[in-house]
Amino acid sequence: MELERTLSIIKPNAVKENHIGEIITLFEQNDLKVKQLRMIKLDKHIATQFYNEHIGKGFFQELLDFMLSGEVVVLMLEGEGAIARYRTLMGATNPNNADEGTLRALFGSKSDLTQNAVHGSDCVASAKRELGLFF
Ligand code: FUP
Repeated sequence: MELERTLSIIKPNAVKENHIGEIITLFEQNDLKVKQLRMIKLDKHIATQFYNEHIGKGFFQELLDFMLSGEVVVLMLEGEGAIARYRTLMGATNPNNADEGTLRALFGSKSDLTQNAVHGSDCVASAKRELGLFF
């Protein structure tokens, strides 16, 4: 496996519900090393750039409003095969479909798919682009 870096965001619902520590513990227990970390409030410009692939979709405004609704933690994670391994640790986009024990099953909202607790880059190119927005 290649040594990779990926971007994680701990989203506003998980920050508000005090799960930052538990989530970072799970990163570390799964050999995803925290290389950089910042707690920030996104603005509309950066959130739109970040989610540019979803501009125009029905859920875009709700997604933007949610991501601007509170502080987030952005992290650079590193490890062998980190991109795919972190996606597996996150679980499915909809917390209701996420496997037991995954971050989205543990910390995502069961009543609101937008509030799924964490983001993770989906491929090498996205990881590069997304890391470049924050680090
Ligand atoms: P993921 O790669 O799993 O984060 O999922 P997507 O890139 O497809 O979606 C990005 C974010 O948009 C998700 F984390 C949640 C949100 N979303 C919705 O709110 N409604 C939808 O129908 C699909 C995605």
